[in-house]
Amino acid sequence: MQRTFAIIKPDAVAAGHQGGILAAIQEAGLRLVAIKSLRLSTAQAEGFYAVHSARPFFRSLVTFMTEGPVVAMVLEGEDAIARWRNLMGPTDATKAGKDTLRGRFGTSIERNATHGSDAPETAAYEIGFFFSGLELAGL
Ligand code: FUP
Repeated sequence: MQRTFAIIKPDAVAAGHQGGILAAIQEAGLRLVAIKSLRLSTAQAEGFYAVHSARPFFRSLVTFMTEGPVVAMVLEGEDAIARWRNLMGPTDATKAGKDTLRGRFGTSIERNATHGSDAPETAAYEIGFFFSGLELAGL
């Protein structure tokens, strides 16, 4: 069993795609361990994407991620990290297939509807960034 961290980004929340994305998660057989809605502050978005702080798209990405509420989730299943990333599709939504979440709900490389951890270490860090031990205890 593996856990991964997922976000429904502000573009997809604003467009009301939470239901479609949650349905896809269920249909893929991933278990929803924890879920909450929140709006990131600038400092929180900067911290979450700190690895990209030197990249040219960083400021724009932080502005996008703080423009409205997001849905943060912990998903669990066998090989959950790779399965969720396959479900999301490639980073650039304009290159993502219509059978992927980014292809269905994203509109650009930045406004790409969903986030997913890329490795076990990042999953552990990102889950801890958004959820406390108490929120995950017993789940
Ligand atoms: P991914 O793992 O698919 O989310 O992609 P990355 O970790 O490479 O990038 C993180 C986020 O930065 C992407 F979801 C969107 C944003 N990004 C841009 O806005 N422009 C780029 O050229 C690359 C990434």
